[in-house]
Amino acid sequence: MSSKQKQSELAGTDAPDRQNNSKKIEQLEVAREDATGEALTTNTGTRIADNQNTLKAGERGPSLLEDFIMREKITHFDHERIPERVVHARGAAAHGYFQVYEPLSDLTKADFLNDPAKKTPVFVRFSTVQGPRGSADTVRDVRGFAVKLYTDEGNFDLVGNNMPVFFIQDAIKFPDFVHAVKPEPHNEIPTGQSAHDTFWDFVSLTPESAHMVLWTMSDRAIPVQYRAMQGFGVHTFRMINAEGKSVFVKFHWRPVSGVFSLVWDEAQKLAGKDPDFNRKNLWEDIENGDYPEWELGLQVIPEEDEHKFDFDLLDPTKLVPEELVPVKIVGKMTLNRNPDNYFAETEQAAFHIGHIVPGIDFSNDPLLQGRLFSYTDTQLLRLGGPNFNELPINRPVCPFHNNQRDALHRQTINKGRASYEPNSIDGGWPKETPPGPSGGGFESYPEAISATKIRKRSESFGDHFSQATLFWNSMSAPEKAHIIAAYSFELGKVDRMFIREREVNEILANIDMQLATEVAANIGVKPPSAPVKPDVKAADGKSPDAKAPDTKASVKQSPALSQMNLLAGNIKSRKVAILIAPGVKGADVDAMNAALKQEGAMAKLIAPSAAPVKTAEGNMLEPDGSMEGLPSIAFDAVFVPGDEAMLKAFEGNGVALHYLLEAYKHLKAIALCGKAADLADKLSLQPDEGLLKGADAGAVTKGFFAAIADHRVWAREEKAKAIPA
Ligand code: HDD
Repeated sequence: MSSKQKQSELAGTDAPDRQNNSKKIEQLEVAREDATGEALTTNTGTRIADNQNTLKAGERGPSLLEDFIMREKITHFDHERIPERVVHARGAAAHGYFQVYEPLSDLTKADFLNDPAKKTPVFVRFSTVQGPRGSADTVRDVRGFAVKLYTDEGNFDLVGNNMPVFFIQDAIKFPDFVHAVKPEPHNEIPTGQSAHDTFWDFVSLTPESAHMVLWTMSDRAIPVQYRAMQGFGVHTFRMINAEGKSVFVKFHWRPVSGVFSLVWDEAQKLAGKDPDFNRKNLWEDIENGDYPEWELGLQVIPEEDEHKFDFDLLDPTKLVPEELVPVKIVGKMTLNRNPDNYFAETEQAAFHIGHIVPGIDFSNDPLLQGRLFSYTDTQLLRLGGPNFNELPINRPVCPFHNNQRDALHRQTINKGRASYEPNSIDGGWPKETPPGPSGGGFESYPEAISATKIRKRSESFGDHFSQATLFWNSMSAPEKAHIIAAYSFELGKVDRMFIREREVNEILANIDMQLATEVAANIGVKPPSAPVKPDVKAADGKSPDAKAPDTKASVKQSPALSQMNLLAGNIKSRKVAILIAPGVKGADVDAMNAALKQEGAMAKLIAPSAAPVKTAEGNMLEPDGSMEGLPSIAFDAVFVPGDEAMLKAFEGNGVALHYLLEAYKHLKAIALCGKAADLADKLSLQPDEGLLKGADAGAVTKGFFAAIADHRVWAREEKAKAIPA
């Protein structure tokens, strides 16, 4: 039996719809190793007869150095760990493919963006930034969104985040920023959090971070699932078409599932009860055939418009409002296969902003330019030498040949006698490919530059607050309330009062006075009467202006920035808990299960314990989990079927009562059937459009699904505060 056959039988991962005829999957097949039915051997192939006992001098005697089997095994184990990523250490990834909708020949000659029939393999890794490899998924943080496209013209890595801007304008500040946000140096506290003095010290002294910090205090920093986040290339890039014409572009990934987030209490609880929440959902959805999808969007800016905005296109702390440049949707990415091995694929994946292909080029954004250095450098350390692109997950699917040779862990056996160029011994091979309209060698865009060598930031990078104000003004009332709560939580954990004061007076008051005043009141700082000019030199060498909010940005409000406007309008891929207990009305369970399935949502049966449950009709139901093991925070909504038996199941059961109370507190859709509807009164849950009651499943389905599609019952938020956390 071939290893491929064995593999598919074992894991079922080679189902036809997961294969997607991907060149990358076929390429990885060569490296896959399957031990099913095989003998246990040493690394050099000697079969092992006893894997339980060390070779010893006598049964009770000392171990012998001669034992090459024990030595090899333990030595390998001792060397298993490699350095984790210095940032974005915690992550999860999946394979899939990208397909462009229409040829983009007017914009770019990149081959993968010109052939709608072509499925370009991708490997996508999502991550948090601050925490180590073993930290929790649901912490408040930026999420990395790194896409490796294995195109026929080489790998193109779009190494972005789930937020469209960044904390700093110049890469030389990156080590300072990361040192400030990482755990403090004396005690390595806190893990996976920015709620500490060094972070707020740095950002309150760095006004250019104001916009991005506002994003990280928003609900964007606590996504429910990776598939519910947008992705952004952040920097302005260039595209070049076959005629050599260049345009500026911003890359966007739009989740087909819509954008939605956790509530803060939920995020904190999940960090303890299910630290793998995001990676598990990604894994399970793919295993269940419910493939996450994103559409690729482009904001295209003609070269001649470079200077037409009230911000600098090269400044990574600025976004291009969609009201000024709409997002053109150009293709779709589907993730349809989980890795076979976390270390070999996810951990060894080496992303690099500098991996580009003909038809795409960099801009002069100073953050992007610095990244071009950093990513190779970090892989050298992390993956142990310059051959990291030979690792199976990193190899391009197109041929690659050059005269680079040797070094640690070289895999290829380069034939030929000449490893230099020009050469006549090997006929001059491998040879350069002249640039061409298609299939040509890479050519940098011939941008004309006349400049003086200087260490100075452009004055056009000097406005740090207008877009932060734009973001704030674009939020709905609940989103604003969450931002105020997030700043209050974080700054409330800052010990030094002068840091709290500086953040309120010199940063928040320059964004919005309501924000500053409300946060000040929550953290014991005297509310400011007016914005204070930051008492620090900004990177352009001047002190940034204190400004009355709303004075500068040409766009005052951008609906596209509010998550409330980014829902998908359906319940596809949402997770619903169906509570069951002995005597439950099986007809309700079946009806709701079927209705959810039809809409592409996923239901799990949750019982007081993991033991099977007998329905009123006498059938046995196998629960997917217990109320303790799969709490309501793991779901988007809760359904309680009829009837009296369910009421009984809640009597005297604190875990069950808490299940509903917590779902209510977290503003989730709850549907109660038949007699189980009495639970609402018992728990003093006040009626609203997300709390449905009806005779049976059929009676509540419509309202229940509408509430799930809305994701949260925001109107309940004030009332829900009274529910103990
Ligand atoms: Fe970075 C990893 C995204 C600025 C240096 N970065 C890393 C990853 C993502 C980003 C998604 C994880 C890749 C993976 O999954 O393996 N980084 C960004 C974005 C930035 C950004 C969107 C700003 C727009 N990064 C940035 C700067 C520097 C770095 C300015 C250095 C000057 N980033 C790194 C790194 C990492 C990294 C240290 C750690 C692991 C790795 O590269 O492979 O080199």
